[in-house]
Amino acid sequence: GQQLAAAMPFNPNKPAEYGDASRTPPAGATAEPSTPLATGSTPTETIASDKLGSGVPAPGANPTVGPLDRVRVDGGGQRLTTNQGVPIADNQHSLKIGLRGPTAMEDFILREKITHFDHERIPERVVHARGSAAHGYFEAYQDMSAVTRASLFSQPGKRTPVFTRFSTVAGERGSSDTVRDVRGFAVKFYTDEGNWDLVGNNMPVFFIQDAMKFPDLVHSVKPEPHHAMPQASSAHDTFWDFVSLMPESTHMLLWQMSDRAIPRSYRTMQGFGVHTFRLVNAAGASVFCKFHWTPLQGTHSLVWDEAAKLVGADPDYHRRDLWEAIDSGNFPEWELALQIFTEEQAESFAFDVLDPTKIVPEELVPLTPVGKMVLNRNPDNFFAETEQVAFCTAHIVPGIDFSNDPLLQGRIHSYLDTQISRLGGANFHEIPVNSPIAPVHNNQRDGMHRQAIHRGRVSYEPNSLGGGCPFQAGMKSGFTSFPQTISEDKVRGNPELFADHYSQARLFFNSQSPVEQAHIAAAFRFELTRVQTPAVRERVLATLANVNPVLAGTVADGLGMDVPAPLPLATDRPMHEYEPSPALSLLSRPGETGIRTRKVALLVANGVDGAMVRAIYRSLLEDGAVPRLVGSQLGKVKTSDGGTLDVEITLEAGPSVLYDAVVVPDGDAVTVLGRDAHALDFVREQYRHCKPILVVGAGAGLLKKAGVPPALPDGSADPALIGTEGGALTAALTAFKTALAGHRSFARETD
Ligand code: HDD
Repeated sequence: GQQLAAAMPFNPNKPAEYGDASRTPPAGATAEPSTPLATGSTPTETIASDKLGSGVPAPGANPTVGPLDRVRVDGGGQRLTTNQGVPIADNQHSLKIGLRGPTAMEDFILREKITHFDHERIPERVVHARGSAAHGYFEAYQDMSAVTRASLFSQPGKRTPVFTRFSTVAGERGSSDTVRDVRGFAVKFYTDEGNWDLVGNNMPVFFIQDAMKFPDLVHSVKPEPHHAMPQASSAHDTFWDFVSLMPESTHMLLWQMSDRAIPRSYRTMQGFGVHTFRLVNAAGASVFCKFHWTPLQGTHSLVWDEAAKLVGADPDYHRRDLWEAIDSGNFPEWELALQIFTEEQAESFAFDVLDPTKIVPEELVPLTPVGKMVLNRNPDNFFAETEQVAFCTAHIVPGIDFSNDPLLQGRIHSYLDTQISRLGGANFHEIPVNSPIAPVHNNQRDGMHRQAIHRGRVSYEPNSLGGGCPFQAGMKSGFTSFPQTISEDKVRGNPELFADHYSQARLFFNSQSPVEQAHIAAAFRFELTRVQTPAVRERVLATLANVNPVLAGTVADGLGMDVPAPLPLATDRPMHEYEPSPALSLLSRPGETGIRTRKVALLVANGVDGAMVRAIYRSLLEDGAVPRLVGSQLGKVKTSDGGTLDVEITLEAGPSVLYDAVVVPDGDAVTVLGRDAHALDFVREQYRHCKPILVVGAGAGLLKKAGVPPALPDGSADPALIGTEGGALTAALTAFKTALAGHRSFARETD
């Protein structure tokens, strides 16, 4: 009988949707679904299911795809049914007593449908509500077993599946992508020894030093409670009131007012684990570590005017960018690097490594690259995957451990707790995107929405009736906490070095290029202009006076105020002075992907030089850029050689901010475009946002009409304003591509 049960599907209708999971487990096994990635096995290189959604089949291993197949559902070719599998004959009409009569209470089909609809929404995340995610893998470069027994770092070439979610912090689920904000950078590694969540941000420090202050911080930045404004913005009184009373936030404020807070793309942001973590090797020896993600695409940001306009032009700008890049096979990659240092080294530093408002400068502890992450598959379903994914800082694996950073210690509690209310109970780990690839066996039972069907009578340990299973893994293979010796008083308070709030804020500011410094000052000016309470503005200026007199002066000028006396320092200890750290400038990581995925508008109108447009289009495409023919209206434009071109998007629907660069064409089209205010705005904004402009022949006339200066303010040539006068188109196109790879030309910035 048991043999037959093992061979037969438990329910003949289920295998189509649930695969092996629906089979009766063989005697002695558990009801856990079998997975293609048993411990120690090599990840499969193929996708097991033919029921894939929209994602690009991964050329690399992506073993998360296999396990999710058991729950992937595709209605193609199927009958419509109720949730009980009853076929539905009519999905248009409710059951009525007479065609013009009342609806019958017994219409179970209507009631099931409406009831389910009524409960479609779950609470959004209290922070980081707005996000986008993708599947991929992490590939180790080298064997790191000398410092950690974490299995994902155990051998070069080893691949571990990941699911990575990027997010803004303050905005609600439907808010815009390009607001000024910190970005979340959360990675779930499905390792063969359990899930590890590295829940970081795109900035390496945080606003506060102690989890006790997190609800206050979030209450201050969220929309003000009386009128629920502003949405997704820190530019209001309560936020600046709070942070100006919390000088420890100064360092983070400088990051938040920098261009890091308006990334060009999720693909062009760094990521940081923020806290100091511990690595532990098989012998039980431990070192400290900080985690850094560096994008191979380079670190690029928007400019503020562009970011603000993008809020209207495309609120899904970052979501679309990530989706399209993956969909087109341009899989974004990040290198993971560790800063590894011993506890003794840490004691010699001028700052406390347990303080999350401090970085460990790269000049002090260099980065050790340990692997790369490739995101190669879009989710099939936003809700099932991106919305229901639950990251928890408590999810660590053997070989990785916490430090005593008081912010991290509080987070260990918060994430598990919040998922229980967000996802409706303690079984959220069974939601497919959250369930580990490593087998799960324990004696936790029941609860809302339990999926696993645990067999047998034993749900306790120790037991003899279940043969003692599941048994403790033991010290060698099981997770053990690092046995740190502590002999201290139980107190509320901070270590002494936590009181230095300004040294590293100064380090950050002094390490920025002049352009980045100007952007920081402008961001402070903008945010504080929105603040209505003069005393709050003044307190922020008094804080900045402790960072840099030029910064404080520039911001004060912008507000029509004088710089007040600096805020009193919280410590008598002399501030530590650092050499500038070039690694802190966004410009230090231009990236390796050239013009790939950069969007280029080719303006077209009747009379355009068709051969020239086609040649430029083809050449950009060959180098991986994304050219688009942008015109005044959809349809065809007539080219000067008697042919036609299809307009792909209009100037109205595809305004300048959606493009990284523009090509202004030659021919009579210039006169036509010159009559359209959208076209004039387009080139003006490309210029204002410091983007590369290729002007072919008579195209210069359009720029002139738009008032775009032909040279830089000092009269020298603008390197990103490339004309064809006196030169061949090929040379101009090469110069244009170089400028495009360089992203922006800030030399012309006038904002
Ligand atoms: Fe947090 C979400 C990152 C401090 C409490 N946090 C959340 C997410 C990211 C971060 C990326 C979204 C994860 C996702 O995509 O689902 N948070 C950070 C970083 C911090 C930080 C880098 C400081 C170094 N957070 C922090 C503290 C607390 C929380 C101090 C509470 C004591 N964070 C939460 C939360 C969230 C969250 C309330 C909301 C939704 C969720 O957890 O899943 O528990």
